[in-house]
Amino acid sequence: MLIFYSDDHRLHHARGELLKGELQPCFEMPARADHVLQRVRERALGEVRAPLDFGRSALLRIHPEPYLDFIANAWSRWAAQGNRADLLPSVWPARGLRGICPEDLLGAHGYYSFDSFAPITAGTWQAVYSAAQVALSAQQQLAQGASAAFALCRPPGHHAGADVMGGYCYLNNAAISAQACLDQGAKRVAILDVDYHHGNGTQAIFYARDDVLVTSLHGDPRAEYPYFLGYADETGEGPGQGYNLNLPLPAGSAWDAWSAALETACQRIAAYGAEVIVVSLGVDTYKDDPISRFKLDSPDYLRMGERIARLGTPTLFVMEGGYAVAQIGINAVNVLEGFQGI
Ligand code: OKP
Ligand code: ZN
Repeated sequence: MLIFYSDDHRLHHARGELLKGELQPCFEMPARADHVLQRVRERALGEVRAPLDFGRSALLRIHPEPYLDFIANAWSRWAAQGNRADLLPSVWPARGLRGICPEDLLGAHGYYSFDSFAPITAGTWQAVYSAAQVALSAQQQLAQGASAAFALCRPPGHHAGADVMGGYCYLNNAAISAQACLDQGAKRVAILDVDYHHGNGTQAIFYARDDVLVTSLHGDPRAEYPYFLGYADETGEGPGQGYNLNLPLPAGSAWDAWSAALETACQRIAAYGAEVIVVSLGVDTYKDDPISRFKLDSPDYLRMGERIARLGTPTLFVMEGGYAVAQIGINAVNVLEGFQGI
């Protein structure tokens, strides 16, 4: 299959993330994409191409213009105030406060965020813009008849809502490409989110719609980030009622429990009659992932790809999380090789 990748991901490398009261090195680092790319080449998975530039219009189908402008312009405004360190919010419009976007940059960043895990650096906009173009370029292959393509996106996207960043995510690459499929004529798209964390942004974007079925396997939000969405009783609303499927699993879940949930998601996707599947491919379900608590092992990712392939539906793989840096290449490419039948 074709692989799309841009070096621009390197432009986003934040100084640290706030964890347990301290600024620690970021788990979401450029080396992640390097390892995946290296494994893609080692295994000769397919040709690696640079993305085309489709401009902002496909991004605007998901994200409002003021949100894009904020990300695009925040760093130059921040630097003009004499700052050198990352822009990182500490105040959010929670219960009892007003949802007003203030003039102040830190305030505006809080307005456009739901946590402290989406810092803005000098290169953040270029990196996230290019990651979205990587996803759109892979999506174009499916529109032209390919049965699969891999968007090696970094930063990831599934926590980003229409106008809210968080969890290392700024633009929702999977949602942008799902919408592009619809805009090019598909009637039913399914998203299968296999990242360890619930894709709250993707769920929120499509929650009231029946043209995108969102299914997700993830750590139970009672105990796991992002805490405030991803429960089993979230099944959609209005016309989207019945078109959101959450399959939360307890910490310690290994392939037996995880694959049973995958079976449930796959059967739902088959019943829906999806014309295209967008897989939010996070491999932080791995047993040695430093921030996650599932117990999948590397060969399990081959089985994951095989099961997805049995749906017999054109599939776009979009890279999301995975923080056991040395193993994410093996695990992500195992899914793709399993899908292809090795
Ligand atoms: C992004 B993706 C960990 C704190 C949570 C944010 C996690 C973002 C995950 N103790 N940090 O892989 O879904
Ligand atoms: Zn994750």
